[in-house]
Amino acid sequence: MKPETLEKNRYQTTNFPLRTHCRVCETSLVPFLDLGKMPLANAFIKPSEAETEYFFPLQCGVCLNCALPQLLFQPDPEQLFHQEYPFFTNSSSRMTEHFRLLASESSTRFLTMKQSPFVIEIGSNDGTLLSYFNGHGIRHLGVEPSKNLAETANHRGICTISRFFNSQTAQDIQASHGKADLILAANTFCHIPTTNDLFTSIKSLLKDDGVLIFEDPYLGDVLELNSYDQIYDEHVFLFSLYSVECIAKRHGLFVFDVERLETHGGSCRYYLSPNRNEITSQCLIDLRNQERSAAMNQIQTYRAFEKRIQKSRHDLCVLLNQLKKQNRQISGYGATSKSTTILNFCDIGPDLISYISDSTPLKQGKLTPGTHIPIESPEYFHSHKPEYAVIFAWNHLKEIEVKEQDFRHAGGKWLVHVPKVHIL
Ligand code: DWN
Ligand code: SAH
Ligand code: ZN
Repeated sequence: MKPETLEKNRYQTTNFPLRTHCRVCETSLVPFLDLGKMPLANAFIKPSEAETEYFFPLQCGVCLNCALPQLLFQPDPEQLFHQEYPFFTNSSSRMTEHFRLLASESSTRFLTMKQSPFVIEIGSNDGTLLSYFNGHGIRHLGVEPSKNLAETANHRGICTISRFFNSQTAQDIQASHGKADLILAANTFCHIPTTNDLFTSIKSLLKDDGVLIFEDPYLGDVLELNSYDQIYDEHVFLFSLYSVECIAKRHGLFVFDVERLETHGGSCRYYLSPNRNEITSQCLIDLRNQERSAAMNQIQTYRAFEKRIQKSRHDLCVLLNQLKKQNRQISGYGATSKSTTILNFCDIGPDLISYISDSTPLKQGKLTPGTHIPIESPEYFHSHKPEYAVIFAWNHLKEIEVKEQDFRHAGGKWLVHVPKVHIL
């Protein structure tokens, strides 16, 4: 089913040094999941590049000490985040609204008493979140290694440096701007493999009464929804409150509040500070208790997850092949990073899904990594309505269902793989 070109690639598992120990605490990792040979999730290619794609082994292990699943190999971050990184936060209007609210709530809660507060965002992407601080004249700085995004943000008037956040960047920021009152990061810390360097740097860059707020996809939701597509090259960790508290403790920080979020299929927002060590948040206490019964530090939990993933692959392949036999038109919706994991793991190519609709101009006209399904615009989707559309941007379902009511009215059906493979 996969295009022949894949077989020509000189991929050998032995070429990749797999991690044996936890990136945070150095405890031995217990391997539990092998999703096979995988291309970079966001390396959408031109047809002429099909012969030279890069593949790596997408495998996971878990540190049972920190209850922290992590990749056994992550490609060099410079290969992932560059001058043509194709994900833009503002591709979702609901995410844009989510970040407007985060800016407004965090300013009210933590900045109102401050004189000329300074806010830093790590992984600021196209500047969406910082634009709401900028709009209120708040001093801010975005740190964004993907050059095209940093440029986009600067053009919007959002002060952004194009660098990876690390101890050197933190020192330079402190020297030029001083320490921060608020450090924010959304869907970024799970991308950074050097967790201890990250937290040491934050601790040194944050004022003593400053606050760090970050949010990432939540391990509990990934396990519950079987959303194994959250596992790809960029997502080196799947965090939980337990693992974040382990990390915080090592770095002299306290998690003083948490919030569960619906974004990206279920996320958790963590509030940390160097000195707020009194826990008054009921949500935090409840989540700690909930996690105790979720056995996130037991290998059986991950073995069971692995079995559910195998079943999900089987069910998706059976369903798509059945529809294909009936000559149904099937497309995809949302050329997400997550779809790279599903398509490659399930071996789904253009013979099953004729194209994927995506609103990002940088992705249109290209092919999906590894499986070479053409990516088309939403306009193309509207004029070539399929009978079925696999929704790979399932985390944006509410937004997309409203936008694509005509698809439904014309008899189109959405197909989704979470929490199990089904037709909506
Ligand atoms: O963690 C990450 C998150 C924040 O964003 C990054 N590693 C990369 C990226 O992950 P993703 O690609 O899985 O994100 P999304 O937000 O699920 O991607 C949605 C895709 O769907 C985008 O390419 C835009 C597209 N889209 C669309 O075509 N029509 C999105 C919406 C909302 C739409 O209506
Ligand atoms: N915060 C945005 C973007 C998330 S995508 C949102 O939630 O929509 C992850 C972002 O992290 C990308 O823009 C990527 O370029 C950036 N990133 C990756 N490694 C980083 C690092 N070491 N320091 C700062 N940003 C990083
Ligand atoms: Zn560990």
